[in-house]
Parts: sequence; C-alpha cells; structure tokens
Amino acid sequence: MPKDLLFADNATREMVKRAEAENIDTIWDRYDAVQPQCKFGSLGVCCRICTMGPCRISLTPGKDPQTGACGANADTIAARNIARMIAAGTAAHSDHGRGVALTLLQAAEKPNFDYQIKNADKLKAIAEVYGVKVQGRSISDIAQDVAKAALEEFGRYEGEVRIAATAPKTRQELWRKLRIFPRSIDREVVETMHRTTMGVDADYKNIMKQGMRAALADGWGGSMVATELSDVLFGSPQPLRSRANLGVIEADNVNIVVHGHEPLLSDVLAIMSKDEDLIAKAKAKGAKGIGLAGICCTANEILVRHGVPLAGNFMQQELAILTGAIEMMVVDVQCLMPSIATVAGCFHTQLVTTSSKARMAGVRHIEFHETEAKKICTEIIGEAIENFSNRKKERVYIPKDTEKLVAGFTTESVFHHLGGKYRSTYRPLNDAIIAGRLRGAAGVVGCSTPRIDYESGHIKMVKELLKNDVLVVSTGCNAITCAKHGLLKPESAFEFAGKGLQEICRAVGIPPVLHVGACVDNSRILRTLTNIVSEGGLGNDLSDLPVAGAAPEWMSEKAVTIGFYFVASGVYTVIGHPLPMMGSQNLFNYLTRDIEQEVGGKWAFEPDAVVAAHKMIRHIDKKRKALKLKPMMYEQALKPEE
Ligand code: SF4
Ligand code: MSK
Repeated sequence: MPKDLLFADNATREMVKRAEAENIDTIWDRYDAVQPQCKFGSLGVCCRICTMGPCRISLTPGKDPQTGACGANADTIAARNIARMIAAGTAAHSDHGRGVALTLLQAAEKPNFDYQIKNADKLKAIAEVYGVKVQGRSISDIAQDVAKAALEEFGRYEGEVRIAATAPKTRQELWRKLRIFPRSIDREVVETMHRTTMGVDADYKNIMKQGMRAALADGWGGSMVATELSDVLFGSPQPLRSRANLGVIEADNVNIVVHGHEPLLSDVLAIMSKDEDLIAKAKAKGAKGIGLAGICCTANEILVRHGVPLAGNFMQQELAILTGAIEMMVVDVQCLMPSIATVAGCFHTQLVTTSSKARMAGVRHIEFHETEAKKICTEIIGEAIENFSNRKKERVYIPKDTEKLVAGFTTESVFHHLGGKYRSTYRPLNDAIIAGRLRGAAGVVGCSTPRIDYESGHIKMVKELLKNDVLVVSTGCNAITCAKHGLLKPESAFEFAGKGLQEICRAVGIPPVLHVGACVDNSRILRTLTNIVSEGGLGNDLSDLPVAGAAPEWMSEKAVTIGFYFVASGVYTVIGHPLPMMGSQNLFNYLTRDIEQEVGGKWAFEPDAVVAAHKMIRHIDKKRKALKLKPMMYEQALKPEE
C-alpha cells in the first residue's frame, strides 16, 4: 500500500491493495514513478511558448539566467503560465455551459426532442436576467430566447457578460473600475492566450488582471450558464438521500459507471437505466437489474437530480474498474485518466468514450448526439447488458463500504431550508451569523491528488471548520469525499459540528456540509453569497462577508480558474499545494497580499489542512469584527495559534 494512504476510506485502501496483488498500476504508482518532478516547472519558471526556448530561470537568486532568451523574467513567465491555466479552466467549464445552452435551444425548437424543459420557473427567472419577455408567451418561445441570449454570452463583440450583472452592484462597479468585468466568454479565453504568447504582455500584474477577467468569465459566465440552464433542462436539484463509495456497486447487477463532467448523456442514462424493457433484458442475462453509479462530477450531476449513487471521486476511477463487476464505464469529458483504458483491459469492462472532444486510442467510441439521446443510451445500456456474460465471477471483489448522504442543495433550496418554513428569505441565515450562532461559511471544493495522504486535506479541513461553527458548502470531489466520510448525513452535525452549527442543523434538518453539485456549480456558491449580501446586515459586497474558500487537494487547471474567480469576487481562498509560480517572489507577493487591496480577496497556500482551516477562521473572524458582529455564542472549539 502507498505509504500515504493512511487517511483514505476503507474501500479505497482495500482496492489499492487488490491492485497491488493483481500487479495493476494505479495513479499512486504512476505518481511515484514520475518523481522527482522538475523544479522549474513546479515553480513556474520554465517557459516554452516559443522555440527560442524552452527557457528556465535559475532558481538561485542573482545567478544567471534570470531571463529567458527574449528577456522575459520570472515574473512574466510565471504569470503567463498561470494565466494560461486559467484560460484552460475557463474553456473547459464554459464549453460545458455552451453544450447545455445548445441543447436547451434544441429542446425549445423541436417538439419531440429527447430533452424537455423541466423547470419553467427557473427559465422565467433567467429570462428576467436576460430581459426576455415572459408575459403571454409559450415556454418554448421563452426558452428559445433565453438559450440564444446565453449563447451570445460566448461570442458577443461588444458589451459585457450579462449574467455577471447578477453580482452585487458594488462588485460590478469595482470590476468595471479595474477593467476586469468579463466582456464575452470566448473573448476572454482568446485574449488571455493572445496576451501570453511570445512578445505580448510582459507586466505580471497586467497579465493577472486579464487572468481574473477570464476567470470571472467562467464563474459568473460559462459555469453560471451551465448551472442555470441545467436546472431549466434537467430540473433543479432537491435535497435527496443516496449513498456513496465503491460498495454501492452490486455484484448481481449489470453495472454501468458514468464518469466525467457533463449531464447531457448521463441524465438520459439515469432515466433509461430504469426502462423496464432494458431491465427485462438484463434479467434475461441472469442479472438482478441495471446498476448505475458515477465517478467525479458526472456523478454529482446525476446524484443531485436522480439520486444515482456515487461510486467515488477522481482518485477512484481505476478502483471502480478493479472491482471486476463493471460491465461498462461510459465517459464524457474532463478528469478522465487515460489509464482507465489499461485497467479496463485487465478485466471484462468495456470502456466507452462518447465525446468527439475526448477519445482514447483503441477505445470503443459511441458518439453521443443530443438529437438521438435515447437511442444512443439504449445502445450503450444494451452493450453493457451483453457484456454481463463476459464477467469472470472469480475476479469480482467489491468492498462493502458505503455511506448514507443527503445532497442536492441549491441557491434556492438553501434559501428554502435555512430561510425557514414559512418565509422564503435568507434572513434566518444572516441572523444566525449576526448573532454568533454561526461563525460564517466556507466553500470547500476541488479535486483529490496523489500528492498528499489521500483525502486527509479535505477531511481534516472540513472537520476543523465544522468544529468552529463554520457551515461548509461543497462541490466536486470534495463533496464526494465528504459523502464517503459520513459528513453529508444530518446526524454528523452532532458528532463534528460546534454547538451553534448543531443548533442550525437540528432546527432545519440539514447536514453540516451542504453538497451543492458539480464543479460548474460553484456558481451556486457565488449566487448564495450574493443573496446573503442582498438580505442585508452583513455588508454591501461579497468581500465584506465572513466567508472563505478552499481547495485543499486541487490538481486541475479548472481549480486555478475557480480560485481566481473567487479571489476576484472578494473571497479569501486557501489551497493546499501552491500555484506553480513560487519562482516569482513578486507574483507571490501580489497574489497572496497586494491583490487584496484591489479586489478584496487574496490567495493563501497552506499544505497543513488544519492550519489552513484556521487561516480561514481567522479571516472570517476579521470580517466579523469589521462588521461589528456579536461575539460567537459558543467558543468551545480551540483555535491553534498561527
Ligand atoms: Fe524563452 Fe522568451 Fe520564448 Fe519563453 S517566450 S521560450 S522565455 S524566448
Ligand atoms: S471532478 S476537476 S477532479 S473536483 Fe469535477 Fe474532481 Fe477536480 Fe475533476
């Protein structure tokens, strides 16, 4: 077993042992194999954006070379590298949003389309944002205009990303003053790539400003479009019960695991997996039925809308196949390790890619088109059923571990729950913070990584925050980790939360960690924070709120983008592993200190998750003090010294 697997859930530990016994490499083995890693790359001072390079800046201060061949110094090179990571993250989330908008347009235009509009109220709310007339019009007419308005967000040649105007007014004014209000989503990605190509922008602060604008185009643009229109098309999530971890895979089912990020295919698969004809076919092959489970954010999408159980997070994608009980793994886009093709090859598991954007050499490809969604899903499930007889019973090994969970909170359902039964308002939530029952809130999100003891970052941080009466909202792989460790059960409040947070959880029946969806659904957190500001009593801008953000185990470029849009929205954001820019002292000082003067938020890098939690708590306390809020009601949790 890898030496750093002491904190993981039992299912992961068991399956890693099984991989070792079967001599199958996993992410942990391959991560070890790439050590030691290049210091220049890690510190962000390697540039290869033109063929006069690659150029590397000396890591010894004062020692040559201190610039690349063109004269770019460490600040320029590191800033350009970070900006390009942001552009990539924005591209990924926003392309997802574009896909949902295009599907909504087709659903509005074609009466017999496989997708139907499930949430007309949400559609009307977004219509208002876009100035689309609602009165006296059919849902399909409204939806066409809303979808077109959303699609214009990507390529408009003048003006601003319109949905970003849902941010608090003071924040919008600040973005305009700093010239970081995103204009259109694609434009910000393109301009970031332009500015960071050879011989363009050399001012590290100016590059970072464009980076923030591109990140805002994601959080308050592409991701927000993805979330809002997914709610329209697939229905808004409602709090529901389900289960998490590899034990959700049942040996006697035809098992299909979906993995990736997008809901378009998986939402239909979730519905079709309950089709009686298909279940009958599975039974005819000797199975009990059809079992669907998910990995990563595709899992989160269909968990929160259909209650489909979570098989695991990013680090468990290979381990799911290692159970030997998966007939098919169906992948869409993002966070797919190419290694799953190799692991699937060791078992009967059929790996199927479905997006033209994400194919793997030699892997079965069934291209997904929204126009034939049900037909394609029927074909996919049919192939999985056929593959059931190829399963080798003696190679099936499914760990027993599962945990119960409650997921599916949204800006609106948080509103409903924390707002009290009779009045739809954030008032009771704001009042709980003002009165010192709740210290504040933290968004803890993001990936898992083999870089640290798996899941220790997430779990230690979240528990420390809960103990100190900080309500945690979670997305992505953090949410899956919290689920596996029992933190999404309402009763977990009594074990892990401080007294004030316990009182809230008891009164409204919520878990102390609120699962608000997939990575794109971090936009729900932005919206929730905006609602808290609008409710009043906690300042005029997001940067006034006693809140903080964190991604203790981040690894993806998307996490860099998310961090930057939270910082640019005024939120103090702590990540475990530093951004790859530590070779530039100036950029480090700017991002972790000076940027706060400009946008109200800043970065912190802290590998110790408990220390990181206390940095967040201290920040929350600083904001409470500035707002002259009452002292905390219960101070039973001790805070370690700085
Ligand atoms: Fe080297 Fe400058 Fe080219 Fe980068 S842009 S590879 S620093 S010459
Ligand atoms: S899936 S981006 S590993 S959170 Fe969204 Fe998890 Fe990170 Fe992928």
